[in-house]
Amino acid sequence: MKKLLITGGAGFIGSHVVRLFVNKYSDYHIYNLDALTYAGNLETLKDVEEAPNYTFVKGDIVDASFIDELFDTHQFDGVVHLAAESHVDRSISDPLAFVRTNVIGTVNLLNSAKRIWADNFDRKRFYHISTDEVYGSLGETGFFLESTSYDPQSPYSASKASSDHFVRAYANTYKLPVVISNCSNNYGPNQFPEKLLPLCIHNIKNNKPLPIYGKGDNIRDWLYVVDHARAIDDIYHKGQAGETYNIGGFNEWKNLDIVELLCDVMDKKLGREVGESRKLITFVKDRAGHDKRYAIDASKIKDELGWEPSLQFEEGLEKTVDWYLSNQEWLDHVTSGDYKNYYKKQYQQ
Ligand code: NAD
Ligand code: TDX
Repeated sequence: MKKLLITGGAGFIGSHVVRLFVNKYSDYHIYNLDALTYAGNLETLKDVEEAPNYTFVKGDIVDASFIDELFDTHQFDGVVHLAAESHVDRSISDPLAFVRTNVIGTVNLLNSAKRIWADNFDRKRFYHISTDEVYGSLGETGFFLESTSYDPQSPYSASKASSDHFVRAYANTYKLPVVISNCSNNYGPNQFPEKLLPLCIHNIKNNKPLPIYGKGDNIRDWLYVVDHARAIDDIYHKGQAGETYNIGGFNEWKNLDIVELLCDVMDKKLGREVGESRKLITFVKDRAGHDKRYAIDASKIKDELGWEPSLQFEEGLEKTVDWYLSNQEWLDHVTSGDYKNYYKKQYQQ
């Protein structure tokens, strides 16, 4: 049986990746390593926790000796690395936390993989999950390609860019069999309500203001999280060692437009008058160094691996809203305690 380490599996994207791999590959044993920070939540994985090919391990990737021991004990054949500090606003107030987990944590994993695999890289794979934000900010036209130069603009994207560089350096220097993907904004079930869409879903439900940074004219490309998990499966199994794949939704939206659409979907679901929730939209101080536009050219993964998004955006958004409305308990748990302090500090209310 192959042993696969997935890091950050209790987080938003990681939980969908763990579920897909546990259910689809009965010949793999999946080890989900997660520190259970504010963003990690095992409630999300209740449906797989009893599976015979699944084990959860609580631990911190920053702790090098713990990571070394874990690799010694389990002799993993592959790594899918998602654990990270992932929120841009938090990186603005505490950049070092992002250096620790995203840079040092990634290098610890690379070192342990290199050590236990020694020079025997046959059928081994280290897959690092990254973001389109490493490429910087676009103007009104153009797309990020795999060959686009890195130009990170926030402490978050600088830490992710740094980790990507380390992964490529280990491939070049030690011949570690790595693969990297850079994906655009994900949305869907289980996303922590600090990110734009779940924060707005939560606030619309509670009749609270919807904070739009600046004029709301920044643009993001949005992909349903399950489609990202499918892409990760394709890249892990069919991607070429040493290659990078950009993943995107072919789906660009201005922030204000996407929040207005969300308001309309929520009005329908909550039985409110059309236009009611839009009244909650409130323009607030812009994010420092706010990237203007991200847009991915995902033709490489489409042409070479045959992947493309399975859902239309409107369908994905409805599924997402339905999930949040029917998982109030999940939302209550993650918004109790420290979330209140974070929210107060971030939005001064
Ligand atoms: P998330 O914040 O929801 O989850 C991160 C997970 O990592 C959490 O479960 C957390 O407990 C865990 N973690 C954090 N620090 C850790 C540490 N030191 N040791 C072990 N575990 C730790 O993040 P996400 O949105 O699911 O993102 C997952 C990955 O995908 C990240 O690498 C992120 O950069 C990347 N990514 C995210 C998006 C997006 O839109 N969310 C887009 C592209 C790429
Ligand atoms: O309250 C808000 N108001 C607002 O206008 C928040 C939280 C966000 N925004 C804006 C900022 C962005 O332009 O909405 C856009 C989306 O913001 P986030 O949800 O914070 O995502 P973003 O900063 O684009 O980064 C996300 O996509 C790339 C993820 O958080 C990253 O982990 C991923 O790498």
